Amino acid sequence: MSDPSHALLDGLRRIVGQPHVLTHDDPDADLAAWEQDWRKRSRGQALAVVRPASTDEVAQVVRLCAEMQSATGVSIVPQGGNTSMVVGAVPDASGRQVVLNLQRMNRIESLDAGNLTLTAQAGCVLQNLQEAAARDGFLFPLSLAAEGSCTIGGNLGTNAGGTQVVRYGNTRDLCLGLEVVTAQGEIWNGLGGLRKDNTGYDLRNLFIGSEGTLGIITAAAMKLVPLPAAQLTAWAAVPSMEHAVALLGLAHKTLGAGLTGFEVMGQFALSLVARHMPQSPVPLYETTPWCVLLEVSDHESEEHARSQFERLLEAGMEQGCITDGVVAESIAQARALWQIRENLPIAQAIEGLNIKHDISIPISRIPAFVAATDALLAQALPGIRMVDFGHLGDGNLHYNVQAPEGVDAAAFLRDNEATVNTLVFESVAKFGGSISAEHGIGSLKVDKLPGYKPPVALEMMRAIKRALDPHNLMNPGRVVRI
Ligand code: FAD
Ligand code: 2HG
Ligand code: ZN
Repeated sequence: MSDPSHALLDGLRRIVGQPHVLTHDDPDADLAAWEQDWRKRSRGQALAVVRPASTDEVAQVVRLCAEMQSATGVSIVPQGGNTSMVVGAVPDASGRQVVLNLQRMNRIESLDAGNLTLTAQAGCVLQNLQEAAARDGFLFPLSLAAEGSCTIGGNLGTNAGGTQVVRYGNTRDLCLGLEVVTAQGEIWNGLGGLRKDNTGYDLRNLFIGSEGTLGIITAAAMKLVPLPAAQLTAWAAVPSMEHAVALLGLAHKTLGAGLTGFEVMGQFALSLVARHMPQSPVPLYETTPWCVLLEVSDHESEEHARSQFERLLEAGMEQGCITDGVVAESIAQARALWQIRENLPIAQAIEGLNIKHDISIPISRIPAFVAATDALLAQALPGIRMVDFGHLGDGNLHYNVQAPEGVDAAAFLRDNEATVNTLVFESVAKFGGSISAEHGIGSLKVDKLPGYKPPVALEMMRAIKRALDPHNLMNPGRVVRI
């Protein structure tokens, strides 16, 4: 008797080579790195983890899976660095999904200094793109704490945000071209690197943020900017969220386009870094409800940047927005301040399983949102601990919830996650916000989305999915169900 899944696996081995198809049949294989998500919210079981080395191999893999889909029930989960926050890149428990991991496709293809673009394969780690750009005197301005392991394909798949969006935009804003393998296994080369191209529907932007549900991004042309002459970082204690928003307004006014980072961090969130990462001392947090991390980038000189920053901090103090502050005196000090911010998700993970809300609200309404929603949660679940931080410059809060001290986190999530999500999402809707600012929908929010997206918009999304992937081969059950 011939099992069609075995024939599929044999075919996959012929395409990418035996060592690059990992299965549970090999008793020594540990597939946890590909099957378990970063947050430890889900552990699935893959039919195989397939690691192609070229676009052509990706196309052949997709074609074979498409051909054998009806016989085997196979579907494909595109995966980059597997740092998804929403369970978007790991297989389900069916044992029928192929994880198509792009990490072997990690070549920087070219850097066009005249066109200010860098072209790379999708499996390139973000930090490698940043470093390749810097070697030639450019900045690739996408920056997030997972940059040492997330890939540019995953960044595009999720339209990742990060800490420089206030100046440079999301990944979408940094992309000038894509190469994509469609759900039928065809290759679309749209890597032109053009800044203007109005020849019909914007296919590039359809794939960006589609979380692997429409096709597989295999390469991308990304925008570069000249490296600034100087970057300075400051850390400020602020007495309330209202003051943090007022300080942001002052920063825009004083620094103009020089403002490249504006992050807010709550006291409890910072206390987790202090508790779990004592090697990373946290300034000023003990006596203030919020701290703000600001960055200015300057194309003139460090002196110019410093004088602008000093003007801002003085005005902030005068207006009561800042009660205390420090400006980093060296690159090492600036790195240490950013490290604290970047350690927040890791410190929260060490504290235990948690409920994350990656939300955006019009910036002016954030103080009222936080006050109202904190009160609702405290009333519904006394003792709940709020791990709040985020990209205030973009109106994006990570409005995260930790179980009360001493309470079993898994049990707390099992009993209360639905209540917490409903309370928060209803409040987000009331304040005119979005339930996903940058992490995407993945599996964790797929059943929530219909409650918060206009039906007409959802139906257009389903129509696009049906048109591009009619057999639901690509990452089924994520973003929209069809
Ligand atoms: P994966 O996790 O592997 O995949 C993410 C999604 O993209 C999945 O749906 C997957 O199917 C799809 N995908 C992956 N590769 C491709 C491809 N080549 N073609 C098509 N679809 C693909 N996110 C932010 O936006 N801002 C942050 O500041 C931020 N900080 C983070 C900090 C930490 C510590 C961690 C762990 C995560 C953070 N994230 C952040 C979330 C995550 O890192 C980003 O979403 C990142 O862009 C995912 O990249 P990845 O390569 O790990 O993708
Ligand atoms: C960040 O901004 C990431 O650090 C992760 O988007 C957010 O852990 C989180 O909730
Ligand atoms: Zn974030």
